[in-house]
Amino acid sequence: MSSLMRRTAAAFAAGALLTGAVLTGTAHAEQAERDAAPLQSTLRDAAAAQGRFAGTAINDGLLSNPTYTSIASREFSSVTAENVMKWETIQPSRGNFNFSGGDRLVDFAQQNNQQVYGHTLVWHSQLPSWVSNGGFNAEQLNAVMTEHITEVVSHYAGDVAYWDVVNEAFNEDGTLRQSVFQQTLGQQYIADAFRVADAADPDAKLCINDYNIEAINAKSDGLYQLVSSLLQQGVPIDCVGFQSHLILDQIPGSFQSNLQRFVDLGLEVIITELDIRIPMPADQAELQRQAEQFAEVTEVCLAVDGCVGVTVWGISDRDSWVPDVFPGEGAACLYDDNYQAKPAYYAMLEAFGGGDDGGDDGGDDGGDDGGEEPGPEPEGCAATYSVVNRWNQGSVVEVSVTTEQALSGWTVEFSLPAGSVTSGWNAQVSQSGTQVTATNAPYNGSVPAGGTLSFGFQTDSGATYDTPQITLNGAPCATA
Ligand code: 9MR
Repeated sequence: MSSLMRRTAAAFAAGALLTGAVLTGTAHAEQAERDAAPLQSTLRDAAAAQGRFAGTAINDGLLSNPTYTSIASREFSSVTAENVMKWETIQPSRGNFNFSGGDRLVDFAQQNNQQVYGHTLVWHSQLPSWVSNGGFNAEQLNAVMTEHITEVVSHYAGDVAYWDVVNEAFNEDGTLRQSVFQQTLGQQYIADAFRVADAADPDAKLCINDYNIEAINAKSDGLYQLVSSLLQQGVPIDCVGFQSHLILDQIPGSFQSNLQRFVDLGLEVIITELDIRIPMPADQAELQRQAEQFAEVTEVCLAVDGCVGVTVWGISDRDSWVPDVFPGEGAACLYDDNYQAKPAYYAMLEAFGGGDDGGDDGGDDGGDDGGEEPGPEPEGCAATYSVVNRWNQGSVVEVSVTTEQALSGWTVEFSLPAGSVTSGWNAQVSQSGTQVTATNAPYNGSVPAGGTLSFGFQTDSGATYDTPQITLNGAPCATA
């Protein structure tokens, strides 16, 4: 499919969701404007064209890695502190504040014209034991919480656009988690935390953030009741963060209507920590479904007017928290272990209405960060053609092609000297004379730069022959 067709399809999908399939006159005008605009080739530009931000969590330890920082700065317009603004880091002992990691993030964001998303002020986890086991009574703990929020939010006032003020306050059944704050202060701690944060920076947007609240379920119902009551009491809450640590093939059907009900209360909603984990090793079909699901979540956000941004939780699979916490699962991010863009990256870009401009491959270009010069754009392909089984009147062949350039749709051609194709898999395989043409299946058209496509077919001949020349999208490949 051409870039234009893909863009139009993606924009139409977003428009159809927004309007219930019938575009209004204004929507037609906006649609025409979008179609006339050049394709945006980065997540941040494509998201901005839709009035959204595209964010990522930043791992402080990787800010010295130029591959990491070049992707972080090019692709994302919002950066969340993955760990360095958490209580245990920022106030490890009472009154001893360590802003160094957070300040590095703010500097990085300012150099790259990015928004900073502050994470997180009041949370039961990554909480130093002087707080969790401090034996404070209600008055003391209230003072401790007030001091922490006031110091941190004032330090970053003007630099941090959004704060996760309260994180993961709920149990799965929709009741409030018995954290030290809840146990000592009761539910009031939540309203108080928001009021204190607002006093320290009236311009920052203040969110409550949680996981497993993407669907309409007991937990999101509990949250909905809480934020409704906070709003009724005039508590300064602006937004709800939906972490969205999702599992492949389990994107909730009620995601959009759930976001909408919070927006209908007058709040912004944000996808704050998106990743989609896969049982390892992840195969091509799973990566393709993951791509579709990253696009689906993006489209859900685009379909809800008050959904202001999507943040992914980390850049590459190698940096993700997932394998540490869920052994045997992983591959949850937009970039692979080598910082190459995965199908998920391209799908998310397209869902935001952007697309490949033929130049940038979405992966690291090895340059632009003060280090080496960018290398030449990679080109070419390498193919293997393996007859994996042969008998009197038949053979089974597997073909793999590794591409140096990212693909969004592929055609592989070669001549078959003996016999006819009787069936194919992982591609639509057709034959005319000796010429065989295989085009991608609906689920495996996107291949990242450096990625490999594979398909197979069966023939009605057991004859032996030399390996044929293979072409990818018309260009000959080195063939083994
Ligand atoms: O990604 C974070 C990881 O590096 C930390 O070890 C972990 C500690 O709890 O926190 C991870 O981030 C969490 C986030 O702060 C809150 N939502 C869940 C995230 C994944 O665990």
